[in-house]
Amino acid sequence: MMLLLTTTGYADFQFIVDDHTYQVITTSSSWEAASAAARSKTVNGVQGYLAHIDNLQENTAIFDQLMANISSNDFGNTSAGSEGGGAAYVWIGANDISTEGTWVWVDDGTQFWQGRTGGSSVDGRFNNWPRGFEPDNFQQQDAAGITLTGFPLGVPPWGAPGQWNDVDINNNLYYVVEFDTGNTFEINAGLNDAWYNPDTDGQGFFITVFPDLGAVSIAWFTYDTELPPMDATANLGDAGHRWMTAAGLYSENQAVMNIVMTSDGLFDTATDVQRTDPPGSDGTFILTFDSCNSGTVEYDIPSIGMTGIVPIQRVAGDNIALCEALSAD
Ligand SMILES: [Ca+2]
Ligand SMILES: [Ca+2]
Ligand SMILES: [Ca+2]
Repeated sequence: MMLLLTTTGYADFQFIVDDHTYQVITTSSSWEAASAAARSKTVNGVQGYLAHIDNLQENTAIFDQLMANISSNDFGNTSAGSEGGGAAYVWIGANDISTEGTWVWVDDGTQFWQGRTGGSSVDGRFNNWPRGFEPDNFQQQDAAGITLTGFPLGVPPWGAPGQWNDVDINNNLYYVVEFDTGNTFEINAGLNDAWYNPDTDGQGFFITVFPDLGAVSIAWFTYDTELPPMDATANLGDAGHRWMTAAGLYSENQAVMNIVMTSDGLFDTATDVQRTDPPGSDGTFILTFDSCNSGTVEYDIPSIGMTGIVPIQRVAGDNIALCEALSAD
């Protein structure tokens, strides 16, 4: 009987930050092969390129996703040789292939750095070299990786995790592809869940998406501004309970919904129910999602003179994966 040991690459993954979509490809590739592969990829018809990092926020967002999704057991599949200190890196679009010391971004040719270790930023553009150590062009290094481990390995590091090093372009590394997609999130039935704003705990939202109808309904459970009189009675629970529902059609990541106030529905009792007539005459909600666990409820309720915007997240994250799977379809 044979035991087959197979080395499988870690799964590729995708994330969205500030209207840009990123894919991390875990097929270890030279910088040139990675750059060509990036240009061959599209998201919603938008062509990709090796990531162009404009500021520390973008660098941190990418680095955090790399660390969250790449197991340290797989760092050996995306490590440079001794010239790169044996450390783990992921390719980005920065390179000085055309002219030594002229560091440009591959997507638009913008130069952000001139020189080697003692060089300087061009027009104040962002870089994340460890000051005084990189880019050193050691043994001819012409493309940058963002390091996962810090470098070099095994000695007090020159570069901390998340910083950049120029390394040999023939290293086989994972790579980050960026797409200027705009906000591509689309409402899907994986959003169906209980949602709330942690800052206003004790109230919340139930959201249901109806894909065939192209509609969303929402119920907002809340309380009145003051307690009812002591002698006020409720058939069940607190007499101060208030809730409202709204429904509307959605397009892409947003639904505009008419509030429908309902009253007289007594617990498990057939009653004549009153509803807002016409729907929306009390006001509207605009429900917007920017991801599978992040959205806002913007309310405008002229009948009570209130407007505002409530950030919402799920009460529990169990259905995020379902939403992301539907979102990728
Ligand atoms: Ca960018
Ligand atoms: Ca170089
Ligand atoms: Ca270097």
